Amino acid sequence: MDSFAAAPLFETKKAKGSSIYKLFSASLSVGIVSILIYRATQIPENRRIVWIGMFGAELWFAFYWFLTQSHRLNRVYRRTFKDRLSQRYEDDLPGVDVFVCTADPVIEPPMMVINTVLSVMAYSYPPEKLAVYLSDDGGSEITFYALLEASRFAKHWIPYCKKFNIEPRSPDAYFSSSEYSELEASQAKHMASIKKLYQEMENRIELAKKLKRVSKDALLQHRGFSSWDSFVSPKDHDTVMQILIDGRDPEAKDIEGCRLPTLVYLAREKRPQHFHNFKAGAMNALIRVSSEISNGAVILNVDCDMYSNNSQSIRDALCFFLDEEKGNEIAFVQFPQNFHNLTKNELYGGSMRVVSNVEFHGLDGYGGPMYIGTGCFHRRDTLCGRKFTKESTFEWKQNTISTTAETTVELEERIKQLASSTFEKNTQWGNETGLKYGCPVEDVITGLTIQCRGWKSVYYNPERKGFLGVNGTTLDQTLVMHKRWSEGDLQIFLSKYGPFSNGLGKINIGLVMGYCVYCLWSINCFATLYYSIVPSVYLLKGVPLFPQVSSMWLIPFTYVIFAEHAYSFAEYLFSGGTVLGWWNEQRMWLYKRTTSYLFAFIDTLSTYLGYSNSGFVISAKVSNEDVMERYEQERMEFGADISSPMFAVLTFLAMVNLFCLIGVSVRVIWRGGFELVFRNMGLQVLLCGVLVLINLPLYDAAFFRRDKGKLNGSVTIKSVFLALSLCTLYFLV
Ligand SMILES: *[C@@H]1O[C@H](CO)[C@@H](O)[C@H](O)[C@H]1NC(C)=O
Ligand SMILES: CC(=O)N[C@H]1CO[C@H](CO)[C@@H](O)[C@@H]1O
Repeated sequence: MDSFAAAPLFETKKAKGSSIYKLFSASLSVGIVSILIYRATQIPENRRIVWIGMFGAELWFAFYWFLTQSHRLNRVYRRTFKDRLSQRYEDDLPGVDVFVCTADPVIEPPMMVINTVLSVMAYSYPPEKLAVYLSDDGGSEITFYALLEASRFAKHWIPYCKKFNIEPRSPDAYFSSSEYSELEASQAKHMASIKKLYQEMENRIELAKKLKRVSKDALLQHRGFSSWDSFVSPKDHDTVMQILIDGRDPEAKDIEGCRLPTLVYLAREKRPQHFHNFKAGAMNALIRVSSEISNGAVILNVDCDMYSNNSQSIRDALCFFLDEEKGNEIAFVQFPQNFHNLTKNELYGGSMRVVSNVEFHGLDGYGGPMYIGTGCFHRRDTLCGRKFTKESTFEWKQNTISTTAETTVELEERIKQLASSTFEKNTQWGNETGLKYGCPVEDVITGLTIQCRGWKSVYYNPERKGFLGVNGTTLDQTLVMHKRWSEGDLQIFLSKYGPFSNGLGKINIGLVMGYCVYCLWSINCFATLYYSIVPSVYLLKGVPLFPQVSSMWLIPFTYVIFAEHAYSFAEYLFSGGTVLGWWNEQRMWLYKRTTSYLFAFIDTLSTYLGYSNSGFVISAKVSNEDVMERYEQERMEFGADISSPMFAVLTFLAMVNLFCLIGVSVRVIWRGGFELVFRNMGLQVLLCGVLVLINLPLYDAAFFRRDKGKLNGSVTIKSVFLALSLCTLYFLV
């Protein structure tokens, strides 16, 4: 091999300063162990149970903190060399199939979906090697119509993107970010005409959406619409499969005469009597259908709200798969989930900055990140169940499609049955093949299973983000989403495919721990609830639960509390966040733990005991203007008419702490003894005070705000009443 061929296509670097972090982590461990020793040796005569509860909570926090070290001790960062890739493989690139999944035309508007589709069709990649598949589990005629419109618009859009090398290639994002004035005259003129085409298309689609039907004219334009003749409902219909652009067809060209990528619409068959397995089912149908059309060796999967922000991302991913030395062991390349709809201080912690910029790099150091269901490139063979051996190589050249004389319609008819609702009966689909079924976070368990078969994965987090999506814009959406995640993750932990039950011995122990951090999310609710109620109530009662201010035992407590928060603050800022953003993140930390995780635990438990299964909730991606305005002003959204049990818990906790703090203050002012309270219960005052401070937006929403985003009145009254009763009860007995 000559030296040129030996130059790797990617490089991996360890994070700087990891020995400093190790020192810090060791010192914190000493502090934590001292706290536990204190709890174990200083048990008071009375109120043992309360004390043991504190001990239990701290034991849990200590254990969980220990798990999180797996995210920080061994972080790695990746870089790709796309020029080397082009030099060596430009004429020999693998086929890439892009899967876009949508499930509901109302929550996920067709315009958003086709913007995502257009952004991936416009990748800087040979069009004859690119195929885009839209899975529409909503089976919506309007979405199909929108895709048909997009297939026509693409003939203008793709050549424009390539000619002027524009970014980003989602038309909506592009038009809203660029101005004519910045462009050269010839491009400005070109852009104006493209923008006009886009807006006309948008008007037609919006009109169809408003009328809830496609115009008669449009219906005549494509045979595909006849598929809806036998359509009963989104849950009961035949397979609709239409190849809108057939890449094999030499006539499929854009206005400049260049080839176009294949574009396919699929609404798999649905029947009420056959369970459809949500997104995992849709993905598996796409895997089968695409294997007969383009059979790309690499599969990219994105959610329909997540457009490509970088036309080079496919090439980035291929640098990992095609690397001569290490590429053969890599099964998937995960990009971070980034968002374009965030406000500056991220009221709901939406960016998950620390997860993307720290934690996943840590997982990568131990064998690779998990698969998070979007922005991920898979090898087709590993996704379909292939096991790793030392001799495994990545064979992409054989994956070519047979170019028989079959017409598009014949091809459609032949492979329709691959998407039928009974196809998977008595097969390994959903088990050993494709995405795994039976879990609300099918992606994570699928990724873990692939890693357990011996494969590695790679986390690629470039400066300029590869994919941008939208995030929840209300508190309710955020909490519900985290409930679903933490519930699914807990189910993974308990299942026989969990990181502990299945991963141990097959993947690195650091990775097992890394998975457990997420899989045990929901268990955090107990310790957090205990810590945010009991010390405050006992403060009101005048019972100390922490060392006195003069005691030596105070040192480990103060060290652990301040050092850990200072560290998390620094980590957040270094990940690109703001000061207020960190504070908001702390609030969301508390809110998620005391509601999402609690309800996730309860639901998991009741499922196990054979009670109801709450099923899959799609988080809404669009909100009305009123809500959007408050979101942009960063005012917390409680939605005055939502009386969610989650809000009831939050309000109750906030009120308990408020009353305890008021109670103590009143007593001190009335009867004096400030010094005594401070000396005996300094940390309790601090804890209660911080809990009140962090809840300020909630008090505002409960008592002062008048807009539609305030807290529901009856939730407020009930919570105040309950909190008052609890405080009085404890104060009296
Ligand atoms: C998205 O891409 C544009 C260039 O087209 C870039 O300026 C921007 O920073 C990217 N966004 C993110 C979040 O990286
Ligand atoms: C889907 C969605 O919520 N889009 C919003 C993203 O943010 C911009 C500006 O902040 C809004 O105009 C969009 O409506």
